[in-house]
Amino acid sequence: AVSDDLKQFEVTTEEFKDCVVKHLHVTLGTDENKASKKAWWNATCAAVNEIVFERVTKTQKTHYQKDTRAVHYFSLEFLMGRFLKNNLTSVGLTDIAKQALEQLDLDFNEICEEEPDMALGNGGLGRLAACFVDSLATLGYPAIGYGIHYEHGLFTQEIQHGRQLERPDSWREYGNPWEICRPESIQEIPLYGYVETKYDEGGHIHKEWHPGRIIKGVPWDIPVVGYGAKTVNILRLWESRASDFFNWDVFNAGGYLDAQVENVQAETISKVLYPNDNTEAGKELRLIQQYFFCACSIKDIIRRYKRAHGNDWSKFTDQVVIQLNDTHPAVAIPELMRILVDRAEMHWDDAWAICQNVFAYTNHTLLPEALEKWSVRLFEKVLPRHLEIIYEINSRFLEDVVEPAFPDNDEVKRKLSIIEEGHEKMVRMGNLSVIASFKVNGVAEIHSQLVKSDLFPEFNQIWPDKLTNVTNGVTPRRWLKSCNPALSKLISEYVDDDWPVHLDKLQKLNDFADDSKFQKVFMQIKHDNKVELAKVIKSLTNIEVDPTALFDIQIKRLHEYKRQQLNLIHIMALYRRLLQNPDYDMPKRVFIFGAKAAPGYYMAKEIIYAINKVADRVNNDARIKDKLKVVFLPNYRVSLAEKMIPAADVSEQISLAGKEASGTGNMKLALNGAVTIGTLDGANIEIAEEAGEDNVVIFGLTVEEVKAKKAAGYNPWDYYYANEELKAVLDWFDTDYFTPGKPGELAEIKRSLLDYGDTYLTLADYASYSDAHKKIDRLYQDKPTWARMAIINTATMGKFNSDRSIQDYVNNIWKLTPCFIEE
Ligand code: 26V
Repeated sequence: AVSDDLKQFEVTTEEFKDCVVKHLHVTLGTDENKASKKAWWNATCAAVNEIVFERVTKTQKTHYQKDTRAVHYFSLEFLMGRFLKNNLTSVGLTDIAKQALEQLDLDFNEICEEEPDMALGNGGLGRLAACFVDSLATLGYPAIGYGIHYEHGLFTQEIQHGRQLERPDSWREYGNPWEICRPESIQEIPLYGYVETKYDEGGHIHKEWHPGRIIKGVPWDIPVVGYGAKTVNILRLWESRASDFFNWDVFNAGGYLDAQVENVQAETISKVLYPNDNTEAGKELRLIQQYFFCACSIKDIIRRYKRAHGNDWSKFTDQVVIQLNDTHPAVAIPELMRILVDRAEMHWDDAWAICQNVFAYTNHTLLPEALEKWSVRLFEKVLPRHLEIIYEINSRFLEDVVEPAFPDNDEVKRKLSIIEEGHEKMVRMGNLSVIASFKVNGVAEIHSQLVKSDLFPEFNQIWPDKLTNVTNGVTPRRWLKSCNPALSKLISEYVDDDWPVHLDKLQKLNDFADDSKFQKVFMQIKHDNKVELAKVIKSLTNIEVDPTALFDIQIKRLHEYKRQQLNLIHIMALYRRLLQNPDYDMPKRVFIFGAKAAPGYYMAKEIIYAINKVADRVNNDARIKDKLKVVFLPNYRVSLAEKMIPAADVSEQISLAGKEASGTGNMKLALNGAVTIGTLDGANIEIAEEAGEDNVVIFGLTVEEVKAKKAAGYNPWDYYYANEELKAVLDWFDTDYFTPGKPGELAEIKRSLLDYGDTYLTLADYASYSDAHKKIDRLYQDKPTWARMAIINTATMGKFNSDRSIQDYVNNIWKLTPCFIEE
C-alpha cells in the first residue's frame, strides 16, 4: 500500500527543520534573522531535493543497468505549475514540512505562495503532458519528457479598465531550485544552408547538408517525482545558445559585434512560448523552435542508445518509442530519417521501418485553423534536407500505399498527400504524422470517432487499426490530494488511504451519497473551500461574495468555441429577470471566470472586456440585493486553478458539440464534487456516463444535430426573433448600459453572433442552456439532492485518473514494463 511506500522517507519534524535551516545557511547564504520568505521557500525546496536528487540518480542508474524500453514524450508544452506541495505530497512529507515551518514561525501556505508557476504551456495540451509525466513516474515506467526550456512562459495577465494586458512571465529570473543543468549533454544543431548531392565510387547517391548556422542546445533536467517517490523520472528541457565553435569563427573574422548579434539570434529560439492556443500562424521562429528541440532530443536518445548498443541499430525500436504531443514535434520524423539515412548510411527502407515503429501521434484538435501547415518555401529555407526527405516519404507513400488502395484516384491522392498544392505549396504536418506513426490517437471517445470519420477517413480505410482512442485523465495527486486537503482527509477516512493511486476506490463513496451525516461533512468542506476562495476573490478583485451562494465556475482559455459568451449572455438574462422581478426565484449565485485570451485574438479580448463590464454593473447594482455576482479572476493559471476547483458547485463545460476534443478541467471539477452543466462534447459524454445522467445537467445540440443544422443553413436571426429574452439581451450590447457614456462599446459581440454568422451556434443553444440553468437552480435549492449529486460526482470520477490514461497508452501503444527502483 502507498501509505507504507511513503514511510520510506522517515524524517522527523526536527530533522526536516534542521535541514531547512542548514540550507538557509549553506545554500542561500543567509540566516533565520534576515531571511526573506523567498529564501525560506528556496531552503525548503533544497531540503526536499535532498531526497529527490538521490532518487533521480538511482532511477537513471537502474534504467541504464536494466536497459529498459522507455517512452519519450515530445511536447512543445509542459504546464507544470508549482512543485513544492506536489513533491512533498509525493515524498509523503507534507505534514512534517508544515510542522517544521510552523516551528520556525512560518506559514506553510504562505511559503508555497512564493513559488512562481512554471507555465511552459498554454492550456489543456500542456497540462495533460504534466499530468502524464506525473503518472508515468508514479506507475514506475521509464519515461522522459522532452521540451523547450523557455525563458518566458505564458504571459501573465493583468486586467486594466476591464481589458487584458499581457506582461512577460519570468519564472526563473532569480534561479529555480527544481532544475539541474547538464552541460555534459549539450547538443549542436544545424539550421539553414543548402544540400549537396554527391556520388560515391559505386555510383550511390549521397546527400550532404551544409548548414548555414549551428545552434547549441543546453539541457536542463527537472525531476518528476512519482507518488511514493520510488521512481523519479526527468523532464529534459533544451535551452538554445550560440555555438562556441560558430561564434569563434565570426569572432576571428573580426566581428566582435556580429558575434553578439549571433548570440542574440541563437538565444531567441528558447526565449518565449508562443501564446496561441488553437491558431497556427506559420512563423519561422516557431518552426525553428520545433526543430531545435526535436533534433536535440533525437540526438540525446541516440547517444543513450549507443552507450548500450553501439552501432547495432537492430534493438532501437525495442528500446525507443516517441510520442508526438500533437503535430508540433512532427519534424522529428524527417530528422530521424536524416540521421539514419545520411549519417548512419542506412538503406531508406530500413530507416523507414525504424521510424514507423518508433513514432506515435496524439491528435488534440479538429479545429481547421489549428492544423499545422508549413509553407514549402519556409521549410526549404530553414531545413532544406528535411524538405527533400518529406518529398521522398510522400512519393513513396502515394505510390506504394495510396495507389494500390485507391487505384487511379487523384482526388484521394490530393487529399492524402503530405504536400498541399495551391498558390502556395504547404507541408501538412498532420498527414506526415499519420503516415509515419504506428498509432494515432484522439483524446476522448467522441473525438477519436471524429478523427476517424471526419479528419482522416481515408487513412482509417488504409490502416483500420492505426487510429484509436485514449481518453485523457488528470493526476489525482495534484487535483485532489494536494489542492483539496480537507476532502482528501475525509476520503481517506471513508475509503482507504491509497485512493490517490487507485482512484476507482472512490466508488465506495456512493454508499454514503444518501447518508445525511456524510452529506453534511462533505458540503461543509465545500463551504470551507468557498470561504477560502471568497478571500482570494476579495484580495484580487475587491469583490465581496457570499460563500453560501452557488459558485458557478468557467475556467479555460478564452475561445469562441468554448462559448464564454453563452455564459455571459445567460448571466445578463438573469440580471434582466431580477430587474424585472426582484422576487425572481433563484438561489444566490456567483459566476466566476478565469481565462487568458491569445494576445492577437480580437474577439476573445472583447469577450473578456464584456465580462468585466457586465460584472461592474451587476456587482454594484443595489436593486438586485447581491443575488447575482460576476467575478473575472485575473491571471488564471495552474496555481489559481488549485484554489478555484475545490470551491466549485457548478462546472461550465459548454463548448459547441464536436469542438472540444476532450477537456480536462471538466474532470478536475467533477472530481472535486462540482456538478457539470455541459454539452455532449469531448469527455463530458464519458463523465455523464460515469456519473449517471441524473448527476450532470446536459443541454444543447448533439454533434449530429450541429451537422444537420449547418447543412440546412443555420441562421442566427431566427433564434434572435424567436426568443424575446435573447433578443433583449443581445440588444443590450448596443446600449451604454454596461459602458456608461460609451454606447455600442460591446456591440462587436452582438455582431459576431448575428452579422458574422455565429460560427459556434451560440444562439441555437441558448434556450436549452437557460433551461439547464433553471434545473440547476431547482436542484441546488434542495440541499440533500445537491449533496447527493456532488458526492456521486466525486465517487464516479475514477476513470479520469491520468494513471488509467497512461495504462491505456502502455497497453495499446507503448508496450512498456514497469521498472522497480531499489530503495
Ligand atoms: C496549437 C497551436 C497552434 C500553433 C500555435 C501554437 C499552438 C499551441 C497549442 C496548440 C494546441 C491546440 C490543441 C489543444 O490544446 N487541444 C486541447 O488538448 C487538450 C488535451 O488533450 C484537450 O483536453 C482539449 O479539449 C483540447 O482543446
